[in-house]
Amino acid sequence: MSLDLHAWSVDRRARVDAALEPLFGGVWPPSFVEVLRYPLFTGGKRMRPLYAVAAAEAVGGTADQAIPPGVAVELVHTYSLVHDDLPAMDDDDERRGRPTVHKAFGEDLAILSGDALLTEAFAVLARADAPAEVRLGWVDTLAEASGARGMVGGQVGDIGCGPGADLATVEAVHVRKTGALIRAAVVMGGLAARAELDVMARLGTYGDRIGFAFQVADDVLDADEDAGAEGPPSYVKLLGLEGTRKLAREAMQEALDAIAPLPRPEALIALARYTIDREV
Ligand code: GRG
Repeated sequence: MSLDLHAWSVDRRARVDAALEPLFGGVWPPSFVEVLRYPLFTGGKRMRPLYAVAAAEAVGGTADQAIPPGVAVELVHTYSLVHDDLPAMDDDDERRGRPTVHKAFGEDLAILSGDALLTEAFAVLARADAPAEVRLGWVDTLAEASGARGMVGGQVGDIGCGPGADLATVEAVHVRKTGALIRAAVVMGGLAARAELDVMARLGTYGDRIGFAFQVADDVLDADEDAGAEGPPSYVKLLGLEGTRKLAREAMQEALDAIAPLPRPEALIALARYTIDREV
């Protein structure tokens, strides 16, 4: 049975937004709340929470079980974008058609808001209405994916990646920089629904392959802005546009094969297709 991804996403995104909304009550000084909310409510697609919810539903759980990890992973994703846009990193003036956080509020508050968003993610997990062993599994998974062995390590590798980097190096960077957090979202969704170990392995493979496909598809979307031989390495540069599209399709197929036997895989299937066909 296929799924109306638009209707499904609107509903699940609304639940994620409702859980994000009350965060940061009691923040001091009160004016800092605006800085924290600015990057969280500016039109992000909420892909990572959707992957988490879809994973929980795929194994017979509920969307609500996966909201805390979905919110946590979105907080980590948002912090990473705020810090990635800083002058010391990508030095971007705009994101999602609006000034970046450091352009709107200054570099100092951009750094500090990223720090606070990251920290809040783990508070959300610790305080969630879920068994202690589930919360511990979420914290472990998210910490591993976000830190030096995951996204931060990938970003460090990216900084050291010259224009002539080979395919293996580019993949090693992207699996960590982009893929690790997406894989963690899927795995945390499975943990939320208390999936069995063999099912968790299937979700891990799906998350791994879709995390990779996400970045490959991103390179296709960015192909027009490719800065040529002097710019950063990309799959399009290494494999050409058609070769890059093929790589994304192959990774998606591996993801779909892994989750085919699950009881309710419809949302994961639809999200996998969207991941490589999306236009934003
Ligand atoms: C600063 C520690 C640190 C890490 C930054 C994720 C990242 C590492 C940098 C972002 C740079 C980038 C554009 C990576 C490509 C893939 C990616 C993460 C795209 C943005 O994710 P979307 O499309 O964003 O889910 P929205 O805007 O929908 O939330």
